[in-house]
Amino acid sequence: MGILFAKLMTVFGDREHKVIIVGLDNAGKTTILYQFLTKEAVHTSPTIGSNVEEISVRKTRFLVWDIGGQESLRASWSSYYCNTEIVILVVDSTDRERLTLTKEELHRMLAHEELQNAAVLVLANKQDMKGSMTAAEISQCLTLSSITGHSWHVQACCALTGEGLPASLDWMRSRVLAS
Ligand SMILES: Nc1nc2c(ncn2[C@@H]2O[C@H](COP(=O)(O)OP(=O)(O)OP(=O)(O)O)[C@@H](O)[C@H]2O)c(=O)[nH]1
Ligand SMILES: [Mg+2]
Repeated sequence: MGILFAKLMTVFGDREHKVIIVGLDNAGKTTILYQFLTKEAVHTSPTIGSNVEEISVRKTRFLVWDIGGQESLRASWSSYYCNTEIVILVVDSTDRERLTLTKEELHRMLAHEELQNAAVLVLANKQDMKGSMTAAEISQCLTLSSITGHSWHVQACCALTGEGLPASLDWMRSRVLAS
């Protein structure tokens, strides 16, 4: 009965779906959150703690938490995991040096019991920058194909222009409606 009710609430757009945005500092998480919300690039400073906003996509409502990515803050990411349906991992596609670190953070996160049912959206951000890695390169470096227990998707984007973000929201919507 509870599941049926939850499904009906989803269909009628009344239930909020929890999303967390994680990734290393400077990846573009906060810029993405406000591009989702306002369709504009905002000026940001490094996030201490988190920002949270509600974003609606054709009657599907997401509660989106953008969490600071500085090293000292990463240990606190797990305090946001409970009830998360979608994890957005933002990657600075020019930051080749720290991609291995991102990979470690991703696989550590996915092993966490509170994220066992979460889907993963990897955003290959900063595609406007010369020499940025492609989504396929990032997918390979993060070994996304080895992820079997989670639904995942990789999307190239540019948070400054918003390119790639509507497609990301469409994927998120289709994920929560399918589950
Ligand atoms: N060229 C370019 N710059 C971007 C893009 N997205 C974000 N930036 C810039 O990258 C810098 C960091 O962006 P933030 O959104 O603050 O990064 P963050 O991931 O929230 O960083 P923390 O809060 O420290 O974890 C800012 O100067 C943004 O303007 C992009 O797609 N292209
Ligand atoms: Mg931030």
